[in-house]
Amino acid sequence: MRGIIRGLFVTALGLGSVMAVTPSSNAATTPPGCDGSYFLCVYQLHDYEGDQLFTSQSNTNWDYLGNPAAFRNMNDKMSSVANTTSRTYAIVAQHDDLGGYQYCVTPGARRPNVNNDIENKSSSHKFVSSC
Ligand SMILES: [Ca+2]
Ligand SMILES: [Ca+2]
Repeated sequence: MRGIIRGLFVTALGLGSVMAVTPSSNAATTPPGCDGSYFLCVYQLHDYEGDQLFTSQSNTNWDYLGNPAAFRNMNDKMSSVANTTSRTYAIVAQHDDLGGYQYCVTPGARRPNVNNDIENKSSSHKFVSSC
């Protein structure tokens, strides 16, 4: 009898955790303003919050003075990112000219929390056929 009760309890916990995960993963698939008009949507904060940068062209030096303010403002600040394409990869790099750590954003990827190696360090990006 005790064994049966334990089994039911574990099953109930398992179902509960699956149901709890579903709403947050749905929310993460719709970054604000990221409607597919641009290949890459970059955000200053986790969960697609804060300043935004939308782009479909590679840029090898985000804080270059000739760039639009959205690029300069995002230098060393990216914390979440989404790729809206179905085939195009994006490399986001720690330094100018894709230098330092390279972070690969695959087609269709939603990354509400980028890893520590690239968070608040991104300074350039390039669209490529694979990475
Ligand atoms: Ca940030
Ligand atoms: Ca940097």
